[in-house]
Amino acid sequence: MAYKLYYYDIRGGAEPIRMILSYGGVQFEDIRAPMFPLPPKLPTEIKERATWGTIPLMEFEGKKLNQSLAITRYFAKKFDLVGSNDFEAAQCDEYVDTVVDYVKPWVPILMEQDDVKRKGLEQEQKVKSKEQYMDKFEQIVKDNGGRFLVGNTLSWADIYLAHVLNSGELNHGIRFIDEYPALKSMFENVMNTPGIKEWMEKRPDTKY
Ligand SMILES: N[C@@H](CCC(=O)N[C@@H](CS)C(=O)NCC(=O)O)C(=O)O
Repeated sequence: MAYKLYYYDIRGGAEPIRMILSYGGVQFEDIRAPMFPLPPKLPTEIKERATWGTIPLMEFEGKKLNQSLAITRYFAKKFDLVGSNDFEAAQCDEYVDTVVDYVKPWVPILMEQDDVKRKGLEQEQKVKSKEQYMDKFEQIVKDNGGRFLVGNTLSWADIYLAHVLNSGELNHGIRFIDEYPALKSMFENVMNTPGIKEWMEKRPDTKY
């Protein structure tokens, strides 16, 4: 297969790439290194292929592209998911960077092995996340007509946020969309989009 995506066997930073490739109708080889036991060890063969020794790594048409956001943005551009002008493209970047900031404090919580401690940390982080991010994302979608974060079409910012909302539910049992109607509508738009819908139905079921 001409397109090869290397990552761990989790959703993580590769999932928006998988979603966008599926949206674009690209057949790709989804190469997954084992995540367990923790901490995971990247197989030498993959580490040496990746320019910076990290994944995700994408190989296609004789080219190599590293760094999750560079790869995601490249395919988002290819499939017209970056808004309709330079300013909207920058807004997509802003929202994706903000989603990345939002995710950061959840990672150590996910790795917490003590169930009681993890549940407590999740509830604390949920309150902080609502105030700092979700209330604001809800308002942005609402002010923009209630369906998209940017402009009047689907963008990679919608896909990125929808992926993170979905993983937040799978990883922590937290369903922000039940509390935010505009985000729910944006989320459902993304998940019902041809290509993405089929990917979500057929993708491997993984712990993270
Ligand atoms: N900024 C990079 C970070 C990549 C990164 O740290 N990837 C981790 C997996 S999530 C990795 O490759 N770890 C394996 C290792 O460092 O050996 C990106 O977004 O692609």
